[in-house]
Amino acid sequence: MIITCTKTQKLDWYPDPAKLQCVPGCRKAEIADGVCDPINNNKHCRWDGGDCCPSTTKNRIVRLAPSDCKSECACKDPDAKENEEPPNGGASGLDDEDDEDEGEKPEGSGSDDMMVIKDP
Ligand SMILES: [Ca+2]
Repeated sequence: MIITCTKTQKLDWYPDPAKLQCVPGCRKAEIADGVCDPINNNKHCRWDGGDCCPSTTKNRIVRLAPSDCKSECACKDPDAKENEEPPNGGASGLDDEDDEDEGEKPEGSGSDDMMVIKDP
């Protein structure tokens, strides 16, 4: 796969290509099937269709696959009630696992008119 972006019309990359990640594909048949599957518990796979948070799963009960799954099956959906900021701004006790740092600039693009990313 080749992705190109020309800058001849002042176009620029969005989002920053330096932040692109190669991630495992979703197991689509297991999204929103009522069982929290760690391979789907990420933003790309819509947090397993809500299967990993009590507030977003269909029957409010999180079932884990495998049953001893721990951090990989945690409720990570930032929109789930479990991860909402408390209204008084107090500590929630939850770790911020957001890996998407903002503000970094791409490096190495120089003055090239075109940037090409090749997926081997
Ligand atoms: Ca699932």
